[in-house]
Amino acid sequence: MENLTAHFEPRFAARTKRMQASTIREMLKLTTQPGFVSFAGGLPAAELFPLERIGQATQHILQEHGAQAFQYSTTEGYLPLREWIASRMPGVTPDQVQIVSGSQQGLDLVGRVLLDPGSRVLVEAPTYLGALSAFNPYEPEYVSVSMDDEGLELEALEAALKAHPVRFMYVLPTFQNPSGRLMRLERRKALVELARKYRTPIVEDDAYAELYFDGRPLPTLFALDQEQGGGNVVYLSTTSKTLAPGLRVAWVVGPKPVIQKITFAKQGAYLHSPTLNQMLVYELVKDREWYQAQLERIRQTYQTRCSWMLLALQKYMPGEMGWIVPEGGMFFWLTGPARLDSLELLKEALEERVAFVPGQPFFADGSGKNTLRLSYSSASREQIEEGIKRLGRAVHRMLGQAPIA
Ligand code: N5F
Repeated sequence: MENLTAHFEPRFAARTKRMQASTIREMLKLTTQPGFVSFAGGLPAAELFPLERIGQATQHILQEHGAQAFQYSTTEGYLPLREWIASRMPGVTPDQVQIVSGSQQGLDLVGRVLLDPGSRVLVEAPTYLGALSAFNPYEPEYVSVSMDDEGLELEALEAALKAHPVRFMYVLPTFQNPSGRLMRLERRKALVELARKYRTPIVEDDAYAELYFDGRPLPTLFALDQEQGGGNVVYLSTTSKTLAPGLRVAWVVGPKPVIQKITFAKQGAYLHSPTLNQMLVYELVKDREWYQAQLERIRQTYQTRCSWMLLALQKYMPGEMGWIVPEGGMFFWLTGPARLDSLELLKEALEERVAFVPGQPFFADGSGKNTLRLSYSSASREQIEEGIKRLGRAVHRMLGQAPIA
């Protein structure tokens, strides 16, 4: 019998050329090997998943809702959950909230309704590589804007906005993935104003909003835009970093016409997010006291792990390596001298049985060869000490220096 597999090759849509395996997902495969230390995936600490609570809540949902929890449900999402999300954002009504199966799906839907081939998307350099993967099938062109320690550089941003119209700018102001940076309040305000001045919508990805170590959270770009009259920010957030990523419950909040288009796009592609999971999330977050305690546990755990990693970096990294000390989130972002090639370093590191994500895929303009991302969220103290020691050895070898014993 003839096998026809090969005849798919010439039939693949042109857009598939821009679809590649995720560097993070590829690295995740390694994490399962024994003895390996991985700082690659931004995996939340599994021991903080509220399993017992999930068990109780599931029982309760089965009693209260029965088969309804397993029935098809609305595309927009479970209304009590949308009401809870709306109540936490200034001037938002539930019809401005679309539940999605992970903010990754939210990014896909944003791309689906806002991008044509050749549309320009302004991104930070670096930016979340998963967003590039989500937008790529819609064939946009990227305009990368440099960052300093406080976020997007405003002069460069204004120059870019003046030079070309862009469909939207994609921004991660809070504990950015990958750089961990926190955009300061003044910068946030200026950014929102510039966006309004140049009539350029902002897509704000706020996956790490709750993961601050000290101090109060800063207002979101969405909230600041609302103060100016609103309507210019599409906002995404998720339960992946606060409850459990396997639930795949997240949301997109924005102007009604955008949410409506996203709903239509979601209807065609995914129908709706899992009914039970949405009910489950609502059941968990509606207990305010418990939810605050859960967030506190996560913040404390990550702050501790972050401080262990900082100590280990100070101990084992050569002076030529620099990093941003995170004030929240899950990542350290390291920058080496120009001669450091983090893809080459990865090969050395894998020999040492330690993994990280090379920085270059986070740059839409292909720069950042000398950068790398380390996640501390799911590593133990021993793993952090041992893993950074191994990585330090690899870096010393790459830079041609003797490692610290
Ligand atoms: O809401 P969800 O779980 O779909 O999260 C996607 C997402 C959206 N936006 C930002 C800024 C994110 O950091 C993420 C999740 N990123 C992780 C990472 O390591 O960069 C997850 C990767 C895990 C994986 O690919 O399995």
